[in-house]
This record gives sequence, structure tokens and C-alpha cells, in this order.
Amino acid sequence: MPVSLCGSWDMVSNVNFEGYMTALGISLYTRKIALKLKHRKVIEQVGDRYVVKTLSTIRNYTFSFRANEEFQEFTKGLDDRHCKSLVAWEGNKLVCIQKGEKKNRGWAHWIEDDKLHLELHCEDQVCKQVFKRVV
Ligand code: ECB
Repeated sequence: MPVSLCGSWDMVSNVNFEGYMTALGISLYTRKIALKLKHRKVIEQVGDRYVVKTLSTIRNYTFSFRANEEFQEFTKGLDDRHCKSLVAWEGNKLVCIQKGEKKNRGWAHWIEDDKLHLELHCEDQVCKQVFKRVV
């Protein structure tokens, strides 16, 4: 049984978010603003139904899904694309594959050293984010 990712988490590091946003075609202007943001993740789970909220001072993104079930994702307020997304546990990692216009797009979440880790990838870019639990 994988450990629970549930709770509220505050960003402590964000490596190569710039490269990830560039791969998604985000404009220089928006990237400059987005790079200054500290994200908060709020993860809720009931059975195999998840809600993942990414919160910031200027924009929020909420995404809900059932594990092992493909669904339509619209990345509203991010790069505004439609993807066919599938989230599944692979060992201790919650892994999402986002099929769509962008190649090799997806992310993985896992817990390591009491921190929430997130690796976001798109094309040849990998962004690594770490979050600490909000107390
Ligand atoms: C919503 C907080 C970030 C807001 C950034 C604002 C403008 C940047 C516009 C586009 C950037 C494109 C995508 C990166 C944004 C957030 C990265 C995490 C979103 C995500 O897919 O989280 C997953 C995994 O936790 C769950 O949806």
C-alpha cells in the first residue's frame, strides 16, 4: 500500500520550471511572473478518487481523477491544452501520463524524507519540485 500524499504542501524548491514552461510554449512574460511563485499543493483522496489543487497568489489549478482510468484533462490557466491523462501508482510513485499535442508529457509524485516530490516532464525538459508539509 503506497503512502498517502494527502495534505497541504508548500513549495521549497523548483528546479528547471523555466525549461518545462518553455517546452509548453509559455511566453517569456508569463514565465518571468510564474517563476516567482511559490506553489501550494493540496491533495485529497477518497477511495481511488483524487483531487490535486495547485495554488498560487495569481492562479490556481484543480485537477481531479480516478486512478487507473483515462480521462480528458484541460490545463486551464496553465498552457490551456487538452490531454488524455492517466494516473496510476507505480510502486511508491503516483505517475501521470498526459497524451496530447506535447510529446513525453507527464508527472510523478512521491514522498521521500517526509517531503512531497514532483517531477514534471515535457519533451526533453524535466522540472523537479519539492514541497514540505504545512503544519
Ligand atoms: C497553478 C500555479 C502555477 C501557476 C503558474 C502560472 C502561469 C504559468 C502558466 C503556465 C505554466 C504551465 C504549467 C506549469 C504550472 C504548474 C505546474 C504544476 C501543475 C500540475 O500539473 O500539477 C500536477 C501535479 O501536481 C497536478 O495537476
